Amino acid sequence: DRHPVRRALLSVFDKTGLVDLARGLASRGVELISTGGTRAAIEAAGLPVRDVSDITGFPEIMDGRVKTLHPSVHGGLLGMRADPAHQAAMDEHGISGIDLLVVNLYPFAQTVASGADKAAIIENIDIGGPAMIRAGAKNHAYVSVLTDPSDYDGFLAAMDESKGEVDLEFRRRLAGKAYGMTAAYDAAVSSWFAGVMQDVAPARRAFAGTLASSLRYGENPHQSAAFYLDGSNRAGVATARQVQGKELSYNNINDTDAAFELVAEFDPARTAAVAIIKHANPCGVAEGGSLIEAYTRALACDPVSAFGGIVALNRKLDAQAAAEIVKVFTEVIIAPEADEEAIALVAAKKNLRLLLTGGLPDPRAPGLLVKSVAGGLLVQNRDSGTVDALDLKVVTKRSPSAQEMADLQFAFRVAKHVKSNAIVYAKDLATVGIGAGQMSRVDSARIAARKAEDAAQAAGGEVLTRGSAVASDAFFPFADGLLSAVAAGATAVIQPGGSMRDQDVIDAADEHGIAMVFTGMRHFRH
Ligand code: 93A
Repeated sequence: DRHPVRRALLSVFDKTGLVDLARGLASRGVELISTGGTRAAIEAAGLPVRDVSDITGFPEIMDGRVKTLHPSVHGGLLGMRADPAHQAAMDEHGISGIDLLVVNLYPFAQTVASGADKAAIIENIDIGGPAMIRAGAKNHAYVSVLTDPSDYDGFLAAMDESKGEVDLEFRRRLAGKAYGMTAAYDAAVSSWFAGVMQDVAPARRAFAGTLASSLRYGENPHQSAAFYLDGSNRAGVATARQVQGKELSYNNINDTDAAFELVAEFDPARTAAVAIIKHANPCGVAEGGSLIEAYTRALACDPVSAFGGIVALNRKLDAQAAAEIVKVFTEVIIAPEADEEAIALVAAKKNLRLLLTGGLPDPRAPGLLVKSVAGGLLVQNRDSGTVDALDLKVVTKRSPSAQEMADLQFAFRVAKHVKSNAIVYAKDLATVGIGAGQMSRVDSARIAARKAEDAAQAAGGEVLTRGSAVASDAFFPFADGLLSAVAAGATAVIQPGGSMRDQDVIDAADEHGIAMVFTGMRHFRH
C-alpha cells in the first residue's frame, strides 16, 4: 500500500511554508505543478515548476474562477493506478497521475470578518480548491493531500522514512483532515447565507468549527472533549489570550464564558462590575466605583461558593483588585485587559489562569446557541434581549423608589444569566442572595433568602434581603413565590408578568406594600 511520490500539484492561498516544502519536494525528485500565484512564489525561489495550464492545455479563464477545473487535473487526482480500465483511460487521454496535492483555500471566513462587500465575499468562495481536495482525498489510496502548512515537515519526514513513499495510514489521516476542512469551509459558507437571509431555520444548515484545542477531558474525566472556534471572533474565552496558569478545562471554559457574558451586560463607561461564577451560575455580582469595590461586594454575597470560582471583570484589571482576588482560591480571572502591576500580582499564583480578551462582547449582538439532544440539534438565537427603563410597567399601587428601581434593573440583568428557575435579591447594586436551577420557583426564592442569611451570619452583619429588590427570570405562577420574597424582607419585585394569576400576585404585592414592575420579557436559561 505504499506509493511513490513523483508529481505534486500545489495551489495555495496561504503561502506559509510553501517554498520550503517545494524545495524539499524538488530535492527529493518530485515534479512540481502549480497555479498562478503559487507558481510565481516557487519560481521566485529558483525552483523548477510547471504551470497547470501546461497539463490542461487550457488557460486560466474568468479571472481565475476556472483554473484547475479540468479532466487532466481531476483525472490525475481520481484515477486508480491499479485499475487497468482507469490506467487505459489515463493513457488514452494523456493524463498523468498526481501523487501529492497541496491546497489551502481562499480565505472566505476572514473576508466575511473583514466586513468586505457581498461581491468580494462571493469571489472568495473557493470552488476549484475544494473540488481537488475532495478528489484527492477520495483517492487517498494513491494520493496524499496536504491542507495544513503545519503538516509539511511531517510529510517530508514520512517520505524520507520510506524511500520517497508515504504509507496508507498516513494518507488516510490526511484525507480525513482534508474532508474536515472542506466541510468546515462549506459550513461557513452556509452560515453566511443563513445570516444574510436572517434565517435560523434554512431547510438544511451545516455547523462546523475549527479545532482550538483538545481538552484533557470533558465534564467528567471519563469523557473526552475538545474546544472548537466558530469563526465569529466574539470577544470571550474562545478568543482570549491566556497570560498564565494551567491549561483550561472543559468546565473552566463553560464557566468562564458564563462569567464574561454576564459582566459584559454592564457598560464599563458607566460602572465597574464583577461577577463570580461557580458551575455556570453567579454566586456574586456587583457594580462599584472601582473594580476592588465591586469585587469585595460580589464576594460578600456568597464567599463560601466563591472558593474555586471564576472571576470576570468588565474593566482593565488593576493592582488593587488583583491583590484582593488572589487572596481567595480562584480558578480563572477574565478581563478585557490588565495592567503590568496586576499581571505581576497574579503571577504569584502559578496555577491561576489569567485571560485577557481585548474587549467586551456586545450583549445585543446576534449569535446562535446550539445544543444537542438525542438525534438532533436544537438551535436558537442567543438571548440578546435587554430590558431598559422604558420597557418597565409598574403594576402595583406603590411605585418603586429610585434606589429600588436601580436595584430591580440590576437584579433582572443578573437573573438573565442564572439558570432557571432564577431568583436574585439585590441591594445597592450588589446581589445579596441568588437561587438558581430549582424545579420550583418558590424553592429558588427560599434558597436565595437562606443564602443571604448564611452570608449575614458569616459576616456577623444584618440580613441584606431586608429592604432589597428581587428579580424573577419568569413570572410567578402563584403568589407563594412573591410571599416568600416578602418574608425575606424584599420591598420591590421585578418579573416578566404574563401569568394567568398575575392579578393574585399583584393583589398580594399591594397587600404588603410591595412595589412591582413587569418587564414583558422572560429570560429562561437552562
Ligand atoms: O476560483 S477557483 O475556485 N477556481 C479554480 O479552478 C481553482 N483552482 C485552485 N479557485 C481555484 N483554486 C484556488 O486558488 C486554490 O484553492 C488556492 O486557494 C488558490 C491558489 O491560487 P494561486 O496559486 O494563483 O495563488
